Amino acid sequence: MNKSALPDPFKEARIEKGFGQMNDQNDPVKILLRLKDVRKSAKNWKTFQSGGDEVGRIVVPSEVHIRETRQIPFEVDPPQHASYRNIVEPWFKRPLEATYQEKLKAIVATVIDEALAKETVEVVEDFSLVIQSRALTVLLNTPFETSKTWIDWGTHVFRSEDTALDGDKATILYDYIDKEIDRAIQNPTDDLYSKLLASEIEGRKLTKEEVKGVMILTFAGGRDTVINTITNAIAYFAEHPESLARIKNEPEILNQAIEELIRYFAPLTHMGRVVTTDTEVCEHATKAQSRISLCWASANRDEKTFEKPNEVVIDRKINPHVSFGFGTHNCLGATHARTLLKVIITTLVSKVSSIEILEHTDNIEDLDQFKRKVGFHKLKVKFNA
Ligand code: EMZ
Repeated sequence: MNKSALPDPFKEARIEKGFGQMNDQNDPVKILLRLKDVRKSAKNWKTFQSGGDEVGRIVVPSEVHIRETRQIPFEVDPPQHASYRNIVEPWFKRPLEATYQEKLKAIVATVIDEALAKETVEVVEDFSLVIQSRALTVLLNTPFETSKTWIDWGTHVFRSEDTALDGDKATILYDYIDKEIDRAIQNPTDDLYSKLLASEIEGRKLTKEEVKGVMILTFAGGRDTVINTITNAIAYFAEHPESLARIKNEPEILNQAIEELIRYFAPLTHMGRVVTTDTEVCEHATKAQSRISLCWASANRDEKTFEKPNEVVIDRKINPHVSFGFGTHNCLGATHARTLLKVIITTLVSKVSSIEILEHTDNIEDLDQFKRKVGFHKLKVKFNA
């Protein structure tokens, strides 16, 4: 099998039953696997809730023991969700601006030039994490130097290589954000912290706790996901130089290529919801207060919708993937992520002729019944000009 391949572990269960089960810290999760069910349930926020009292419970693995701050707008349901989302939406659309894209291009070009100059590059730590962190300074509009601290944290904030949850690491992030909020109160700038502190909801200013909730989401939601996407893209292009060549010759397929890679990678495997009332899921009785998850990774391979679901069809025309979620809670960082991937691919096309994979260690997510490769712990390559 190709090293860059991300196999689909959900196929059998998706076809046969439509759902799977996992035991997460004695708080089981019913995992919805079909695109149709995933979309339908994502829209039904009254029955399948993101908010609720237990902060962190919709994340799998559950973060109830490592987090008290509600992530905003991610853990807020309609109608209040919209009030928060409206505050942050324009900020998170800035990646469409030319000046924003110029900054990303400079960041990516530097990292790729450095990679070309080296004999070998460990992509996860020395390439993807660096690009992700430096690009985050553009999203937050903080000084470039702030990325040094984030790079020093390593690739994981809530996770380490051996545990899916790491409370000590999470504390580093929360303390950091607390300090930055205090700094922004003392010394407002043009950054996201200051922007949020100045924002109003329902006629009052956002509280520090609310600002913290948005900031945790911004840091955590776009970290592993973006790092895995960049690393998977490098592995993919290493094994598929023909795709890089095609994008070079037919730049008009670039957006299709980006959507297809994001479909195939599905950087976030699934996201949970709490069931508010006794109901049925895939004709299976499901109790109020239990948890379900919407499995984006499985839905993206649903053979009922996607032809050749396990292949990267680089110019796929119809691509209703759900990698960025669906319905109310679609990914706030999607514009940033898409723009960053676009800049990375165009820079690779112009500067890199081939990439060789030298060593790799897969990163396999354990969902009990399913083991899913989400990317790599380590990926050593050689970039050739
Ligand atoms: C949460 C989540 C958001 C969670 C859209 O995903 O990403 C996870 O990586 C974090 O652990 O807290 O932010």
